[in-house]
Amino acid sequence: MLTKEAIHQVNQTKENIHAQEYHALAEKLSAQGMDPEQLLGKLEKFQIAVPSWALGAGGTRFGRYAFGGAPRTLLEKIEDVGLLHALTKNSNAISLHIPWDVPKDINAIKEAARAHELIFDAVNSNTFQDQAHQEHSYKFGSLSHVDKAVRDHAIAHNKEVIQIGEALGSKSITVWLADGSNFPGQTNFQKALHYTQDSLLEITNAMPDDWRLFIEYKPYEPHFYSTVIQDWGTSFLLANACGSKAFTLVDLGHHLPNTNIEQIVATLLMQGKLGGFHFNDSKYGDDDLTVGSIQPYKLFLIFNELVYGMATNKNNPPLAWMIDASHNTKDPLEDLLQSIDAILESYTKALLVDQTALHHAQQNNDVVLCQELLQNAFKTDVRPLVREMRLRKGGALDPLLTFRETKQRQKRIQQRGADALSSGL
Ligand SMILES: [Mn+2]
Repeated sequence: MLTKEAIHQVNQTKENIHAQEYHALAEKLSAQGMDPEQLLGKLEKFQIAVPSWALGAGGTRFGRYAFGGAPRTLLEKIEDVGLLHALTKNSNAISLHIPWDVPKDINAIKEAARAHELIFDAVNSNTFQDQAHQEHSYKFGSLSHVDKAVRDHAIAHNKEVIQIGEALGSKSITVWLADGSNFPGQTNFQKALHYTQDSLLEITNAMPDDWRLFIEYKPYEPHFYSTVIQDWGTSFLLANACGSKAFTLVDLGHHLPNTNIEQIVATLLMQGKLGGFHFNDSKYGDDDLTVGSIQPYKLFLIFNELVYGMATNKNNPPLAWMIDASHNTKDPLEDLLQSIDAILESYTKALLVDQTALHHAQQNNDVVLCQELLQNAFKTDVRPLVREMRLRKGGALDPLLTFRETKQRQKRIQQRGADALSSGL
């Protein structure tokens, strides 16, 4: 475990310059009528879940390249998320994928999570691949399958995932369906949607009262002619059909190019049906690249709607935030540190938008001023604010630098081996 002392030692090399930068920013924000202390309080509360599958070598359908010191077990995955949280203070949750990461000894897993100050976020079911010796194949669908026996099998799996989640203290399940078709005529759209709705309703009814069901959507992949839950409207329709415990989940990569995701977010929040968020970035499709690496302004605009929507729509429950990225080239832990930073910075910038001034500019149809207000916030370097929060919480002023200076990857290679293979995926 990375000690507080080790973090402190690296922090010391940066503390003077940080103090100057934070002081300057805090003064500037105060002069604009903002309260830096209040902003720090909001940043501290912002916690992002890390999925168990993001810690191993990511990849594409063309294969994966191993890297040294990958976590071999669920316990080692918890260790890695614990490290991210110790550095950033913004990732206090792990999201498990079943059956890639089935906890064998629930108490040991819970104890390890507690030791790292982690909780269990949404559990994720998997009906997009067949497990060994599986009696009913998902090749032609799961919750939407034409054969009731296959649908029942997929429903039973989701119920089992809920039970595992309950034992861990999770409060939600995320369902992403790969169901769809590759060729026109292959599927009856209406029947497939009808079956999916019935299946999801049965899963929702099996959840404890304080649980939430998150329904993901995606326009294509792995099927290329149609997917059963292709867009937010279909997810919203299903969430409504499943009642008050069901919500839509927005994954940034699950849209056709140039979709106005911020508008989708606004609409779902207004309806009280936005349940959670999967962060990643993309250039073309579901690229699953590091958050904020390609289109940081788009991420900011989404956060602007999130901040406004969360403050305005008290009917919408608190959102579940998760990073859902995976690729071939970076050290996954360094990649996650970059993603966590990008999320925090976008959120902070959105908090800086002067909502009162924006409201007046909109009422006056002052298009120029509206743009200025958004871009003034976007162009502010808010990193000193994020660093100050971390410093006060005992985290790292510069998580990535601390990760490298304290040789976290080298230590993992020593302990786990240069050719360690990640469990799961
Ligand atoms: Mn996702």
